[in-house]
Amino acid sequence: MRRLLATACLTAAIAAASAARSQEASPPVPADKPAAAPSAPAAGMGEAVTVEMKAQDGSSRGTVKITPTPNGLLLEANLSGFGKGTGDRIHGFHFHQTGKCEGNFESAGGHYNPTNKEHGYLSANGPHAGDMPNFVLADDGTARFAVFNPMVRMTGGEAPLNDTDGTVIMIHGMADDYKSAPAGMAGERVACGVVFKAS
Ligand SMILES: [Cu+2]
Repeated sequence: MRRLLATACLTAAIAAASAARSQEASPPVPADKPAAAPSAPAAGMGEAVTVEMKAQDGSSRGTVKITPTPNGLLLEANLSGFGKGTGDRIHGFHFHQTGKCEGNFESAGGHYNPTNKEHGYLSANGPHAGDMPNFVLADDGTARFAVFNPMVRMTGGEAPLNDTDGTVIMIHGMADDYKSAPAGMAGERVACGVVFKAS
């Protein structure tokens, strides 16, 4: 068996050598490593944007920076102006479907859900593309946190924020329970920020 294998290897080596000789005049075959390409951004990538969050009276509640990555969006929130808050100070945080922050923010519609899932991380058929984890306010009414949402993109893919009617980020007065349809019982809409305006 071993001898047979050795013979086979030798035969292959001879064949390879003769093939190499016959190709001497040809240009070299490219290696398996791709040639260095110009550093074009991956699909769905683009510039980071900073979204200003505003209360219903128009006053600022800080910012959320959104950085596109090849596999989703990284959100970095730097919030303020929420006062002492109430209860456990846990607040729902979502993308909503319409790029409009007016009045009591019902203008923004429901959760961004272009793939027709059910609401919540705890739902068997969830979550919405716009679902994100709750955050907790500090004693001074500020919050700093980061969250990665792998379901959405700025443009392209099955859940682009830059669709025909835009998208907002919404903060609720209460916690998202991660399961109740359609929006996790998160209560009042206390701050809203336009990512892409409704056209
Ligand atoms: Cu919401």
